[in-house]
Amino acid sequence: MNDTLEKIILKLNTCKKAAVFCHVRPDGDAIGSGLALTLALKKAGKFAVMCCEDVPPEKFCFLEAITEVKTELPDETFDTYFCVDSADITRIGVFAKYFKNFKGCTVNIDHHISNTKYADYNYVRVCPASCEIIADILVKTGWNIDSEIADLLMLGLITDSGNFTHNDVSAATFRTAATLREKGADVNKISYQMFARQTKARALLYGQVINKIRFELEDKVAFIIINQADLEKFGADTGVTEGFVDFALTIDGVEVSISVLEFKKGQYKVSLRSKGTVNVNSVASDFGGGGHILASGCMIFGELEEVIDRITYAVYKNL
Ligand SMILES: [Mn+2]
Repeated sequence: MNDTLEKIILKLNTCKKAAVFCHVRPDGDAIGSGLALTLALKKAGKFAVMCCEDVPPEKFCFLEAITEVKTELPDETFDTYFCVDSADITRIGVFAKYFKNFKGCTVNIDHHISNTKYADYNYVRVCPASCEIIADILVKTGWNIDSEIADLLMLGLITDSGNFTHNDVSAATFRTAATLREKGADVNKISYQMFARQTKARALLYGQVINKIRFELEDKVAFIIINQADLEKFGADTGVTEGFVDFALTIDGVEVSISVLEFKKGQYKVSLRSKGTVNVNSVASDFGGGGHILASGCMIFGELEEVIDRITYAVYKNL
């Protein structure tokens, strides 16, 4: 069951020592929503720390507050745990066990349709980004949104909405963006850091994998395959492949674009994008994953060809 915004705001106001968790392999929305909430709590005079299992990727280092992200939970007596941008508690990795066994209050704030409402207090609203929800919460709390917090919230809004191009971008999304711009969010800077700049290694890897793009189901499905050998060849890490999957969806006739990234030997991280005729949340859930109707993901174990066959069949069932 969803709790009211008022209840969540009450939890923000009454907590004194909070830890904020986001999902593993954090993206712009995880970093943005987690850090914005953490800084807002701190600026409201509370003790707050943000934890993520993984060190944030280099591309987020332009954010001064990125040093606030800890990979270990400090030895403190917390009264409240917040979890942001995470559909399921297992998404926060090593911290899930602390969250589950926590004696204090737990709060879940998220925008994923597949959210399992795992906390004492749950606020889940399907919208482009968790940052849209955190922005609404902070506005309604009456806490000051300074330019640093505005930047963090705009970061998640921009990245998770595909620069305001995804189908689920609503008038409310733009109203939130307008508020953040008023508070000093630097859209030009964030957009450049997230979408324009790239390393030489990424550009070369991109060329290589696009060249090997593979089509199935009468060209309705496009696969982008990234193996460890490609990554090694260009000295690229798995993080640089973010966004590759979106490219194949731009092809006429392609309804579903899928990137299959060899995460470890025999383990593939699969990202799915849909133009709308196929619900890729349903496809990903066949493999224990999830996300959104138009953008989803899962992990699949096995050999590459077998993995591709299994996904192709799952898409076929949903066509
Ligand atoms: Mn998100």
